[in-house]
Amino acid sequence: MKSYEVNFDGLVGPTHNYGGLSYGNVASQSNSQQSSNPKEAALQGLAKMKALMEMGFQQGVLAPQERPDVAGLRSLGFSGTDAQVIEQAARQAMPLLVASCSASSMWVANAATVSPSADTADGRVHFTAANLNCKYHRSIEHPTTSRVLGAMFADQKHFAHHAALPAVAQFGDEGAANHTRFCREYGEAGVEFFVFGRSAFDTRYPAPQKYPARQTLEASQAVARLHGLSDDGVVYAQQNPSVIDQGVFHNDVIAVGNGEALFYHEDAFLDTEQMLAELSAKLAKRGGQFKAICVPRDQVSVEDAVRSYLFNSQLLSRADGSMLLIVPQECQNNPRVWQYLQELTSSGGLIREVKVFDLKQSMQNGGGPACLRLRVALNETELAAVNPGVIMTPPLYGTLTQWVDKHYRDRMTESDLADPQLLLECRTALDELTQILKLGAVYPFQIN
Ligand code: SUG
Repeated sequence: MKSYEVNFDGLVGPTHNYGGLSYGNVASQSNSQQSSNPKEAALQGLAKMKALMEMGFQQGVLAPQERPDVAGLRSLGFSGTDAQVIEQAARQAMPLLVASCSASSMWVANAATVSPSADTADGRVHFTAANLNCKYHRSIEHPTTSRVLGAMFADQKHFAHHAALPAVAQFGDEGAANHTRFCREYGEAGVEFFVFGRSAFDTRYPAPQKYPARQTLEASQAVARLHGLSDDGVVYAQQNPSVIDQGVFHNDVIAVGNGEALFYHEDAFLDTEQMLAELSAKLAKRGGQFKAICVPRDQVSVEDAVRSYLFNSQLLSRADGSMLLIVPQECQNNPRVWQYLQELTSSGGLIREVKVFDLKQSMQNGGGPACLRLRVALNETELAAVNPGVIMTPPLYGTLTQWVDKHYRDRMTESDLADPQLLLECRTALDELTQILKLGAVYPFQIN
């Protein structure tokens, strides 16, 4: 049976802004308070989806969330009408309003961890929504994420959904941003690679000194158990704590894998040799041949990797077995990274082509091409069971660009977030979107 990697991209929501909310994420911190352009952000994301669809890849779309999160503000003690809740929050606790308005759900690599059916004990595709426990603005995503994923992958014969892990730092889980899967074919059993930043309970693992390590070993292990993965098909590795302290807040900022290949920076991991040997041995048992592509620090420094987001790229398989790298424009703007990419693609190795995308609106908050997509490997039968409303087609692309043009503002600053009209605009837009994507009622304003 045929199988595919389907990329579901997060549609940027209408409140996209630069709130400076993510300590440890260099771009989020350095662009704090700049004015944003939500319309441009959404169109940049849609252009990437369209391009991948036109290249022949399976492409889907994941809906944004209801923001401002009025229900969340109510749970923090603000009261009255919805407009009064927003007005009180703006007056008394602006940082809470900003956090409640973040469009961070666009970075769907953090929405969930997904294990394809070939890897799981019950032969279904398993999803665990990420608790994103490290930051308030992200911790409020998982209830709606679960409803949206449930509406997209509704058929229980093929899809199993798990609620987010307990919402404490010991089980900090950031979803697929720290999870990669190696396999020969997408439909064959593979090796799932979980990268963690620290251990919550075992003091033998070092931790970063400056910035938080968001993903714990214990969270990764819990997800592997929930998904029914076998020990033969799982490898755990620790991120190098010193790169976290240089702004690598997720593993997908310093490594990306696809098929049998891992493309990574020399300084990405601890105990790299042992990790590579384990990946290689376990993939060999599954009939695959592991290929490690290491980027040396003397060619690309960690700082250049963080600034350019070289590794936050999408590594895609082409029909001839070679691979294509989808990178953000910031890679082209960095002479050392661009030089490296020229050498890489002309060396006759596995990665033969680079395609550049302008995702500046998202990049300025630390979200590159890979952050904007959630990968779901599906066989033909499973793909046919996905809600067809969320699969990208030329007509859907047309409808969504018109929808963005109609509902989105082209400028947003902190003071705009206090405008009660924004909430009405967002709800009107999202109500229409649930009809376009055939999701049913998934947002708090539609349910309560
Ligand atoms: O969680 N930025 C996101 C970026 C997530 C990128 N995802 C992956 N690497 N997979 C984060 O730090 C910034 C929001 C702001 O500051 O307004 C933010 O949430």
